[in-house]
Amino acid sequence: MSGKLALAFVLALLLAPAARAADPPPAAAPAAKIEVVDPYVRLMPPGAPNTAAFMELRNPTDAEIRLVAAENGYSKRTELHTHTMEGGVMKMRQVPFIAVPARGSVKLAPGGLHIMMLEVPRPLAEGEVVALTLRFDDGSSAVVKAPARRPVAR
Ligand SMILES: [Cu+2]
Repeated sequence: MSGKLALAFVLALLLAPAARAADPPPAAAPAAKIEVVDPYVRLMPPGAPNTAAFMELRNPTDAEIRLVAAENGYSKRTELHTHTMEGGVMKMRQVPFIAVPARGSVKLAPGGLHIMMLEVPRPLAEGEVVALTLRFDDGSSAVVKAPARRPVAR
């Protein structure tokens, strides 16, 4: 290794942690095969402690792929959730993964599956963009930009 190269290497090592502090973790994993359609974060009134992200996940491959984690630089904690009926009451429940069937798709939507964003520090402004890192069980990941907006029925 030449002196210049060695210096560049050391600099890269020194700079890497600083870059990581402000931004969501970079996608070091291979690009996801899952296609993410229309991601958004639910706009919440001031004082609301939590919100959620919604989107459609499409799987063009011949094998099921599972969403196993989601991270973002906005909420303190992020979980994968679904809604279930318990004694006539709709309740949210954490799930270990969200499966996207082979050659199929799954919709994360209000009243169903969602990415729960817990302990938000402040309300988002309408149109403000949250970067979400989605991690899949095939080792791939995707960074999607989800603007804050009111959910619309579709
Ligand atoms: Cu939830």
